[in-house]
Amino acid sequence: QQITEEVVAFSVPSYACQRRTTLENHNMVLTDALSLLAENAELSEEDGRGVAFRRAAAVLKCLPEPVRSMAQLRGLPCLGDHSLRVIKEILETGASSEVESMRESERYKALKVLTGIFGVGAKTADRWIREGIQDLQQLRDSEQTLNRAQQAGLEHYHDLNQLVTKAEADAISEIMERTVISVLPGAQMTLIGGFRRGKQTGHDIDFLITHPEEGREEGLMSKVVSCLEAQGFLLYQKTTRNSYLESSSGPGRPSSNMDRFERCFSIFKLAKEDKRGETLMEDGAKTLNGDPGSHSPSSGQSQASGDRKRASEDGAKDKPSKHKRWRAVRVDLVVSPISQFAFALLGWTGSKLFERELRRWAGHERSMSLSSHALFDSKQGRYLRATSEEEIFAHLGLEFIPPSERNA
Ligand code: 8DG
Ligand code: MN
Ligand code: MN
Repeated sequence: QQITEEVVAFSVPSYACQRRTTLENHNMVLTDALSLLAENAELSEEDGRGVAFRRAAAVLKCLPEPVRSMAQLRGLPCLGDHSLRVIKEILETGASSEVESMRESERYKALKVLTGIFGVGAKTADRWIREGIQDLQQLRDSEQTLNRAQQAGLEHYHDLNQLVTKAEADAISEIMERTVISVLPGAQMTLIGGFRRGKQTGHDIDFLITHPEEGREEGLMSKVVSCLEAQGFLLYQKTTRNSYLESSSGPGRPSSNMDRFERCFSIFKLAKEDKRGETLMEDGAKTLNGDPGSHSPSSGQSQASGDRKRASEDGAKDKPSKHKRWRAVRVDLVVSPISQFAFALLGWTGSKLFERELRRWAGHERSMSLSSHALFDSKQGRYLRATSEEEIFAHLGLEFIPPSERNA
């Protein structure tokens, strides 16, 4: 009697926005490997390859069980030759030699450390590496000029490379909520980004702010930022004003997929709790010496020259201090008018790949253009209104996927 093992191939639609991807990942070993290849491609400014690996990883993330054989992958979308080769080697030997040697390579390690500094992207890191800078100490010893973001990034390097917990996100949400309502009663604040998707940790915390009356949100960001600053909560902030209506390409047809809301990239000073659960903000702020909140010499100057300083002027400030009773946390704020709120909410909830796939679906499958501001239907030559995420999915002809299932 012949026993044939039945191989049930998985079946998966090709766009990530057509799939439900929870945080439960049955193929972590495979997706970690592919994500590392994606990351390395992005750090090398090969974005096309980066996206290809991200798409391959995302397909494996949504499978209902661990992959056991290559045969199960037959017919799956987005798995290119390179990704399949990596998967095959891992299934056979437990690891991918390419991934392992990349992880250990000096270049990857240096790129990782240097881009781990807030304000440092792949281009800058690459330039520094070519100039012989591989780590933070070499950067400090060098004569490199750092902008204000990078100075803050270097200063708070240790804290900003610790994952933010849900508890910390809740604590900052409470502070934010209080602040936003105090500067504009009736304003509404929503947690977006990874925490809205149900993640328990993240690299930052993202908030979207609006007001139910159109126009009332104008000027809100600067008031919120001033109020946070007055309370001593901000170690760094850079606000970018709204440029949506100034764009020559017009609303909904942005030239890039960067959006143009008023927003703020900040570093928050969050008090750690003592054993009784009391926050130590006041205490910590007063007694700490070398408190970054009490200003590096150049802060407050707005001239370009005042914003820059030598890497060597920053001491070894990223070292965790025993007595430090607060920690630095990255926080992103976005303000949107209520008329664009649903688009902003959808556009800023992520994941990044899910967003990218939504736009690709809109363009390629529906001749529509989706941004975090609007949805434009090219066939009808008009904007499609929406007051909820559900309506936007409906306009796009997609089944509604809730935030917790957008973890592609
Ligand atoms: P994490 O912080 O938990 O690690 O993950 P995340 O919350 O998913 O990532 P994020 O880097 O904080 O980004 C949150 C969302 O915001 C994500 O969907 C991508 C989106 N986003 C940016 N920058 C921009 C932008 O310039 N325009 C638009 N529309 N979205 C953006 O990060
Ligand atoms: Mn985030
Ligand atoms: Mn963010």
